Amino acid sequence: MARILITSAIPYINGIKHLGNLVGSQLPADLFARFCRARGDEVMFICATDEHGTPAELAAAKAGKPVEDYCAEMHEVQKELAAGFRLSFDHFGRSSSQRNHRLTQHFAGVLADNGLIREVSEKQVYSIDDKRFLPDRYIEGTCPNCGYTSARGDQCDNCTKQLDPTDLINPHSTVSGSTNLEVRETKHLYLMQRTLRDKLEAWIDSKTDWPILTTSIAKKWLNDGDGLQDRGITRDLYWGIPVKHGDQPWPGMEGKVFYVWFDAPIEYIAGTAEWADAHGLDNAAWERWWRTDKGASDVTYYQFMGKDNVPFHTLSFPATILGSGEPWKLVDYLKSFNYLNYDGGQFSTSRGRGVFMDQALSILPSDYWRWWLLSHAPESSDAEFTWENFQASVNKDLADVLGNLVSRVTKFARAKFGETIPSGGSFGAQETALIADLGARIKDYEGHMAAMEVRKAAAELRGIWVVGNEYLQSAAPWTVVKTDPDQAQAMIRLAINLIRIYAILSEPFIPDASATMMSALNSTDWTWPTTVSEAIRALAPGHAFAVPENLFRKITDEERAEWQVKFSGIRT
Ligand code: B3M
Ligand code: ZN
Repeated sequence: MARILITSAIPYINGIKHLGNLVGSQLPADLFARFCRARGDEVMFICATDEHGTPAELAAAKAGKPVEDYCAEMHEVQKELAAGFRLSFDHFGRSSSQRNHRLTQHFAGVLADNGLIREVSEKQVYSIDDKRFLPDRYIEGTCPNCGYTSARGDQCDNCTKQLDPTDLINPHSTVSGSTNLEVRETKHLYLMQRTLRDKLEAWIDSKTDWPILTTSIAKKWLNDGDGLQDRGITRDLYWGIPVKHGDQPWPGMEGKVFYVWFDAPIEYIAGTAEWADAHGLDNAAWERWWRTDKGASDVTYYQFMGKDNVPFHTLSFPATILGSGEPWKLVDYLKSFNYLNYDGGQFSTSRGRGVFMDQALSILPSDYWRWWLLSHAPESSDAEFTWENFQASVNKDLADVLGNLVSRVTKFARAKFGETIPSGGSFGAQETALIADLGARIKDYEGHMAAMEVRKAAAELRGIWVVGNEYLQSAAPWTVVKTDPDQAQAMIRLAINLIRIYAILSEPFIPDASATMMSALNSTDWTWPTTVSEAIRALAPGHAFAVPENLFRKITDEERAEWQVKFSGIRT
């Protein structure tokens, strides 16, 4: 039994995530966690909300709520949606937790003790009326590059040029609109990543089995231009983790907080500690996942994220861990994803373009979305959601192939032989061939799942469903029953057992449908079908079963057309 630690990139607190966000981290991480558990591994699967930074403060201000309340509410919303999508986190934490405060302050303290933090004086825009500094999105003005009048302090949304707040022409505060601004000196802490460059490079070079997408991004940041830069890890903001040296004050840093990207990945660790707290367990319970001196040396750690998050996980967070000099677990395998586009363009949160998690669940059950998203995961390149493709894939794969097999077999069995598994006949050449074919396919499927090749795994699973249909097509128990009822009974006995095997294999993709199948079959035996010749006999003659409710319904052309308009982001 292996010990598997899995983390998904933690979603920002502000707003509900769209399906592109979901398929880029949380959903494939869940697929992998479910697969590992199904095979008997001990799994710890952690996610959380990423609650600090200017976007959270600004979203709270827009909602007219104190940022603490806003974050607490949005955390519950996101937690509920995660449950709606059946994301099987062991814990869904909060980066604003006391655990994360203490751990983040701890890391900053040891990094400073190790000589890896320096103080830098910088010039920043200060709003006299707001009595605060105006970082990033707190300031807007005219872009010096293209003349766009609503350019933000960190970037112009019109020409995409990266900006410094001091570059803006006619700047004003987005808090109050005030133009009563001045440039002031402020001190910040910098993590000396350059000093850690060789260590980081050696570590990345040792990861020969990482996907090319992951290593190429890491290498680019390590070597491009001036190479790895030292990084500011503090901000002049109200909302965040107060800058402290361990549990001691940090002279000169009063009123400042850590930068959101410094504390966010530490929440992976803190989230595991929150899990232990929530279960009334001691520190040893979470440390055995994270501290190699406390039992984590046999843990394999997997991270899941979108490609834009890779630099922070291959360089910044490892710099924190390596720089600490303490025996914390580093990631072993980093699975990254490209982007999912939406119907000829991009998902857009600001324009409401595309399908968001709450909307998705309001029109169809989670299995439909899980299946489409995972079977079209943006792995080797960006992928695109279209309603035509979604409809075709749901109607064909789920309704015609899997759903139809389940209902046809159980209904026929009940009509001809009653609601227990029939005992007649024995398996012949066709059945033996199917068992052998399934054995080989399940091996392939396991291989793809273990390698986190999501699309290939989905294709193989679909293939496994198809061979069952082909078998029934050619064995034709509905015809055989007229001349050789015993043989038809053997075929149906096999087919009902096949449904159980499908339920187990499909569970990581479509957990609700799998649960429905298992309960119809009156089975709680989820043992992974390693030996098909045994698994295909697991439900013995005389075992009672029921006909499940229709597993999947088809999406009509009218619905497809309606949804296409509804989610286009064009406000009417
Ligand atoms: N919240 C960005 C994102 O949701 C960021 C990830 C943090 S992972 C530690 O894409
Ligand atoms: Zn511009």
